[in-house]
Formats: sequence, structure tokens, C-alpha cells
Amino acid sequence: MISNMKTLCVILIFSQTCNGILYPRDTETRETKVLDGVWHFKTSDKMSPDEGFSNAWYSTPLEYSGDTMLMPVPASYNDITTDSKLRDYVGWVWYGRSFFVPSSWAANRVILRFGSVHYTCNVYINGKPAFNHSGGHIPFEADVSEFINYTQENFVSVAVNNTLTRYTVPQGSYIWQQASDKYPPGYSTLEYEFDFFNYAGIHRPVVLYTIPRHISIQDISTSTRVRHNPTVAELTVSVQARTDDMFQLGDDYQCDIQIIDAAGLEVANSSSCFAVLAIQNPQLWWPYLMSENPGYMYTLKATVIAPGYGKDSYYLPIGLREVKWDNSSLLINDEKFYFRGFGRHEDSNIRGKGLDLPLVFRDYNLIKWLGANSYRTSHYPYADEIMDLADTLGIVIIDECPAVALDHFEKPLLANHLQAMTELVGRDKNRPSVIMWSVGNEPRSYRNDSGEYFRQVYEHTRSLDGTRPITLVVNADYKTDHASQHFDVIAINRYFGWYSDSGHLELIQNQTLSDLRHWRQARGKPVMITEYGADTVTGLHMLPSMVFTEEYQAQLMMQNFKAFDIARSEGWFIGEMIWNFADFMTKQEARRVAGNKKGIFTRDRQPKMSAHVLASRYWQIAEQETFIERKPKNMYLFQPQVSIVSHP
Ligand code: GCB
Repeated sequence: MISNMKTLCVILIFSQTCNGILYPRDTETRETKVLDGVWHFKTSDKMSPDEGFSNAWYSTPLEYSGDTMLMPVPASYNDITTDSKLRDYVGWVWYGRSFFVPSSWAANRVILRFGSVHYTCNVYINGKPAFNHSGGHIPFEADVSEFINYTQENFVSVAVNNTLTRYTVPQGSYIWQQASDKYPPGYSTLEYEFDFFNYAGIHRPVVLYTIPRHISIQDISTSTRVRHNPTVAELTVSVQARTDDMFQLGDDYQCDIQIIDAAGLEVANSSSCFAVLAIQNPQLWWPYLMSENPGYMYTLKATVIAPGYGKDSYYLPIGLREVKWDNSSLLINDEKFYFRGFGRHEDSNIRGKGLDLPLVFRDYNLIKWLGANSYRTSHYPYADEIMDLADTLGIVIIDECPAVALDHFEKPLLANHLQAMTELVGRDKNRPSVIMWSVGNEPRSYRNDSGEYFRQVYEHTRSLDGTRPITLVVNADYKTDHASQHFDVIAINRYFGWYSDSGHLELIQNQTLSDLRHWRQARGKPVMITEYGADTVTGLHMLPSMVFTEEYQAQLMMQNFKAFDIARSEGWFIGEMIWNFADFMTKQEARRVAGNKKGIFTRDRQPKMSAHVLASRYWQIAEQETFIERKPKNMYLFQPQVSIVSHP
């Protein structure tokens, strides 16, 4: 997207680089300016959905185009007002705001970056089309230097459309009803199969930042190998530069790479743009409760220098750890890893999917309180800021792309799916917390053509990153599923005692265990459960229990635990993730009571009985893994004092 710029890429053994998008940071050569806050906002008339384009609402600041309202950014727009028309709106909405750019920025390039906009958007600056993006949940950016006024006020307009189609990731369909006794003329709705509300808007921060004009850092790729006795981390680093047309072919640039520990001391360096650095006695990156010092992060300072053209510096947080996998286990730094986690959503009252830092911190404190060590970013990539905390707290992530509930495996869908994987791996490839990619959740993998489709998705993802296992989360039967054979880890979702044999707790242990064993026998790969659970209305109690009560959720979990323990003892079951961390909003339908209630926490992050049950189990497993001593024991109701009695 950078105009008139050349990107110098390197193909590495561990990944094909140049896909990355570095988080905007202030450095000695870069400056940032956040455009979050209050924006102007309006919807298009349903009968004239393109009116914003035909009336060129982007040609002046949006508030001059007629009625607008004020809208906070970042946030979903759906739940900000009391109007169901806005909550359920489908089509183009418009955002706009004005801003100044310091005149000192004129000497640089100016990049405009959106953390995510759902789903499709067109960006205009000072009335001119600047760039477009399709696909929510992932950052995108462009060089907007040529659009900016450095001596007067600027305005940006963003047209955002939440419509999903057969070829978007995820899919949806816009249904027009025939005028009839049932529907008035022109009646239409957006239908989708996935089970979370299709929140829309500018969901994550909007940032303007500078990079030096002639040469800058385009991307950095890292990977680590860990050797033992003595411990050495072999860190491979590749720095890609981006140069403009002034830079002549044959002109050279140099790199300077420094690895700095948490105390600010340099532990390794190189003057090459591609380097393999041996770090002796490193502080390895360990998951929470696997070390006294989980989530240890170093800083990689990279500088590109081109005499006569300038230089650029960037500071990338990195963690030193290696992931390995075989037919029955997954290892971090050669220690077996067992997932104790959950599926989650970016979801909260009023904000919808808008980034909300207090909520993010509350969630991580609850994760630690539970003694959990991991979660899946079901069912789309989460905000950079959320991922940063996973890195620094040592919370392990299965990083999922937005391919949820796919059907009709056609070429245009595949192209968008591959692009979504490219953008996801590009953004998160350097994160130590990410130890597995998930290319999707519950596709209709009983269809024949899903096999070849997912083979291609696997191959593509493998070409992007050779250092992590790749999975696809499936809910099909092991006999009819065509897709999971191509993946490294079998991840399955099962709702025994809930969607099947509801109320029959006595069947769960056997059904879960025999299903897990079938998958193991059929695929011969590590197996984990990525969803199980029950909707539970907080405060609803009954003895004996019935579906939807807090007792039923707790009992369903305990029946599953028995099956998990047996499967684990057989040596190929690598983890359990309950569905879901917290209650979340869905579309309206008869089986949902103002959303999905399978959370172990309520939507406002207070515990149900199940949260205590899960905390008890996760702390117990953590303790069995030998590194943990809890004081006092069985005090999961409170934050236990933890000491690590032996380091792996
Ligand atoms: C699933 C889906 C998840 C749903 C969940 C449920 O299998 O993966 O998105 O929310 O079931 O509660 O039905």
C-alpha cells in the first residue's frame, strides 16, 4: 500500500516475510498521533444505500453533509443508542473527523493505520479516496503523505459496510423477502450462521504515524530455537527495509540489531539485516504458572541506515521460546504443554467489539485467578493490545482467523481466506504467546470439497510459518469430516448433554471419552477439546439440576473432566478449553436468552458457580505439573499465593 516505495524482501527458511504490519510506536525516528475519541457519524438511507457516495459525503467534513450524530471511536456503533434500527443496521455508515498534523511531519512519510474496521471500508482524506480494506478484526494501513495538509486542518471520512456475502470471511447473506402478507415491500435482513452478534464500526484505535521519507523498516521477522545444557536461544532475525524511488538500485543500506533484556542490558547484537544470534543463558519465555517469571520479554531494537538517505529505528518486543509438536504432544521449550483454557469473544455491554482496556485487564486478572494458561481467539484475531498482554503475562494463544462456520468452498472464498491467513500470520508471527494457528472454526467439513479447500489453506499457512502447528477446529463426526486430516492438531467442539441428550449428565463421560478416542484412532495426532459447555442463567438454581441452572453447568463440566483425565492419561490428549469465558451477545433467536449464556463469567465479568469449579480444576492441574506450590491449598476462591518450586 505504500506508494512509490520498494520493499526489499527476504525469503527465510521459517517464513516468507514481507507480510507483516508493525504496531505503531514512538521511536527516535517515528512519531504517533492517536485519532481515537469523538467522531461524526451517520447511516445511509435504507432505500438509497449508496447516497453517501452519490452525494459525495466524503468531499467535505462529514458534519457538513446534513444530520450527523456523535460516535465514540473505538466502539461498535450498534449498542451506543437506544434505537434498534441502528443496532440492526445493515449497509454503509459513515464516520468523519478533523485533525491537524504537525508541520514538522512534512519531511517524513505519514501512515494512517486502523486497528480494525468491520467489515469493508473506504477511507478518504481531505475529500480524496485514499485506501480501502475488506475484512474485520485485523489492522490495515497506507501511506497518506500525499493527501495531508501540513499547514491547515485535515479531515478523514470512512465509509463502513457490515454486509457479509458468500465470499467474505466469515460468510453471510443479504436476504430480500418477497412482499407478501408476511413482509412489507423492500424487507431485507442480513443472515449469518455464526453464533455471535455481527458488531460493526471502527473497533480498534486509529493512529497516524510517521516513518522516515527515504528508508524505513517495513517488517521484522524472528524465530527462536532453544538448545539445552547449557541453555542457548538461537534467535533468527530478518529486517526488511522499504525505500523510495530516490534510492537507487545498487545503493546499500545497513542494519543494526540489538537484543536488550528487561533490565535494559544488551545481550546480543549484529550489523547484518539477516542474523542468527546465540543468546547464552537466556531468560526463556514460559507460560503462566510454568515459571517464576512467565512471559519474559526482550526488546529487539532494529535500525536501518542508508548513508545519505537517513535511518529508521523500531523496537519490537520478543520472547525467546520454541514450540515443537509430534503425533501425541505439543512442547514449549521441550516441556509438554497442556492447555487449560477457554474460547472467548471480544464482547461487552455497550462497546460491543470496541477495544476497552479496563475490560481487557479485568479479563486477564480473571484468567490468572482461574489458574488458566491459554485461550483461543475464537472466532477472529483479537486486538494487538490484547495480544501484547498475552505475551507479557505468559498466556498461551491459539490464534484463529475469522473463518467461522464456512460453507460453499468456492474459489473467491478461498482467495479471501488465504488473504486473511496472510494478514493474521503477518501481524502475529513474532508473538511468543501464539503457539498455534487456527485456520477456522466449524466449517461444514462433512462436505467433500472441504477436503481440498482446507488442504490449500493448510499449505498456504505452512508456507507463511514453519515454526508453529496449525489446526482447524471441527464439529463434524470423525467418520464424515474431510478437512482435519490435513492439520497438525485435532481440535474438536462437543456439546454432549447439551445440544444432544440434553439433561442427561449420566451419558457425558462415556460419550466424550469414546468420541475423543475415535478421533485419536482415526487421525493419530494430538487431540484437544476446544469447546464444551452449557448455557446457564446466572442466579438460576435447582436441585436436582436442570438445563440452564448453575448446578447443571457445573455438573456437565465435572462429567467432562472425568473423560479428559482418562484421555490425558493415555498420552495424546493435549488440552481442554471450555466454551465460553463470558456470556456474549448473539443475533436474536429462540434458543438464545439475550445472547449466549455459556460463560463461566457473566457478560459483566462476575463469576457463576462454574467459574469456581473451573478454578479448582485448573489450579489442581497446574499443581500436578510439579512446578507449582499453592499456599494455602484449595483456596481457589481467592488469589492463591503461588511459588514455583522447581524450574523446568
Ligand atoms: C459452537 C460454536 C460457537 C457457539 C457454540 C454454542 O460450536 O463454535 O461459536 O457459540 O457452539 O454455544 O452453540
